[in-house]
Amino acid sequence: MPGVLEHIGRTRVMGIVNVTPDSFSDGGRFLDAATATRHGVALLERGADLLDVGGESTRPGAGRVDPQEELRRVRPVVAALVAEGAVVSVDTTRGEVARACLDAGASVVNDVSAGQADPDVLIATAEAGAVYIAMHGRGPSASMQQRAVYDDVVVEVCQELQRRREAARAAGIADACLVLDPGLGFGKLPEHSRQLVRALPELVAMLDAPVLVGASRKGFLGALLPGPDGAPRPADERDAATAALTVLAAQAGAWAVRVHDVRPSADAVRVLAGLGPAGVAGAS
Ligand code: PMM
Repeated sequence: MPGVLEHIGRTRVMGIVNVTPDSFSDGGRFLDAATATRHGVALLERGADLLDVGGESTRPGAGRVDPQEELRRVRPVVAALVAEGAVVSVDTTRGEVARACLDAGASVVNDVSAGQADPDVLIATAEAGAVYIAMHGRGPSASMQQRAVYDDVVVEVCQELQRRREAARAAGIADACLVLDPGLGFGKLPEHSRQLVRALPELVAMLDAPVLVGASRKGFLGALLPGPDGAPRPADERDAATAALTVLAAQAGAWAVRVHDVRPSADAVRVLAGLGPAGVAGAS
């Protein structure tokens, strides 16, 4: 089993390094390689266990980035953070980008399309023996919200992730290298994300794999915190709510949470682990 999936007695914290002009909560803040690398190092100092470097925004309605541009954004940041000793994940749906970043020292591929955008990403990950995160979604970001229709979102997300697990296996990814993610906010209305959060303990048990939870600053949290005018809380003011979700994910036994603001979640998972069994051990 790869080291990043070994049991450490608590949920891990994955810090987000978005090298994009247009991500929904931090787009444009870390666009050049040096700034993005400094940001990643700061996240490590605040307690991140691993860093997720992405060069293409996945916010609802986002268009695609040219693969060469995506590579230009992420490869130097991955290489620099690996040189700093970080465990690095690359957030990409493309085989070409995954391969180049795995060559540069990344050890995890985080694919929000779970192999559906470019099946070569599965081959690239399998060839490297790297960890693969298959996230549940429903098609490209540009149109995913039109497919947010479910009879039972928990059952359907599990079934659809099971099919993606089979595709990963068929491409040669070992079960011991596979992480599954319910994809909060991806092809889901706020009510669907809330239902998935409520069912996290059952979801972790049903998926029978390490589970990543990405709730950080997402719209369903903003909708739960309306201002006096009824408008959702803005994305950059959702970090306390995100830390609350980290507690729920850790108590449900999630392998890791993916967050922008690392310190509160890093503290939360350590406090829960320090409390002992009542706080729940975390990693599967
Ligand atoms: N969310 C975003 C991007 N990548 N990857 C995984 N595995 N799970 C997620 O929930 C997820 C993701 C969107 O957030 P961002 O644009 O702020 O990074």
